[in-house]
Amino acid sequence: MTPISPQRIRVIDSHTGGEPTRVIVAGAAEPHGATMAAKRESFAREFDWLRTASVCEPRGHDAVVGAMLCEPAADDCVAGVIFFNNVGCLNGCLHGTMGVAVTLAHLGKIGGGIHRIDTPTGVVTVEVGDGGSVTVRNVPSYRSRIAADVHVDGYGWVFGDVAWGGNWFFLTEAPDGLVIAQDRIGELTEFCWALRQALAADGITGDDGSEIDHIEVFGPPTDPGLADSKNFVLCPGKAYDRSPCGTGTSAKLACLYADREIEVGACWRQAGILDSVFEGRIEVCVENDEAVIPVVTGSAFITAEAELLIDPTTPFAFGIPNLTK
Ligand code: PYC
Repeated sequence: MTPISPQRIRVIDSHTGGEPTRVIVAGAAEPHGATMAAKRESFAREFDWLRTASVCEPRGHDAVVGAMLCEPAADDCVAGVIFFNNVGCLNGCLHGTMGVAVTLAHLGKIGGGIHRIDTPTGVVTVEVGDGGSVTVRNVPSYRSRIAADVHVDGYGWVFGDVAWGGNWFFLTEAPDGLVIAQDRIGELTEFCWALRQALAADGITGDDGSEIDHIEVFGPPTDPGLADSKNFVLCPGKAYDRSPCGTGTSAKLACLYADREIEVGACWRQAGILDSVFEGRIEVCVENDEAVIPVVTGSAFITAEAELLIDPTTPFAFGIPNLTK
């Protein structure tokens, strides 16, 4: 269903702790469906050209997360949003939700106070504060498997937890000698990619056989005065998260709570690979103490307002699809 006439797509770009978000604010048709999950299916089926045209090269790059604003399915929401990246649609995305929040504020669509945003994983709330700060109340997050072991070629046995924080994560400590640092990104990427493939080969999944498509590796913070931990997160299309990853921080909070290493209300400062920090808290426990509601605060900044020009008669008009599997 690629269009045959030229398209003008209005976008607003931002970054959250260094991780880019491109919000589609006008020019695209509404995805169909009565629920946000159905709208995401419709987007994946009918608008894949828009995904590749907007986030893949030559207009974007592998790290860009796209956010399609649409009508919400749930009541009282200011917007619905479908997140996507270089290889497909995401379940949830909190750095992206922070980007959407500052974008809505930039457009004058939201002011102070708490606002509800509908997503395929459920309703989240956002509150925009001063200096780019955004607080997101996430969907229920939980650990589904403790201390899973998997043999990873070239690395040996790796132990970690499987948790849901709006995406499926495998959370583990960095292997001996592999420091979470910017000059080790190549090695960290190789490790996470090998780990992800080993999980798939061993049939280690999230609930209902869902693929674990985010790998989160932890190490000590650069400055213990500023953060409690530092992570490296590899996203589904082999790009690493420049931010501390909000759904990953939520998964970490769920694991910390499952181990009774954090109390409700206490602050967890999660640094990412660039040392930008998300502050996470558990607001409340739900589902008989089996899940928690994480609240994550970060900062997002508008970087561009633009119109993407898509002329179907030109080379790579709909982007260069990333075929990483
Ligand atoms: O912040 O949740 C997040 C996220 C997911 C993928 C990239 N960022």
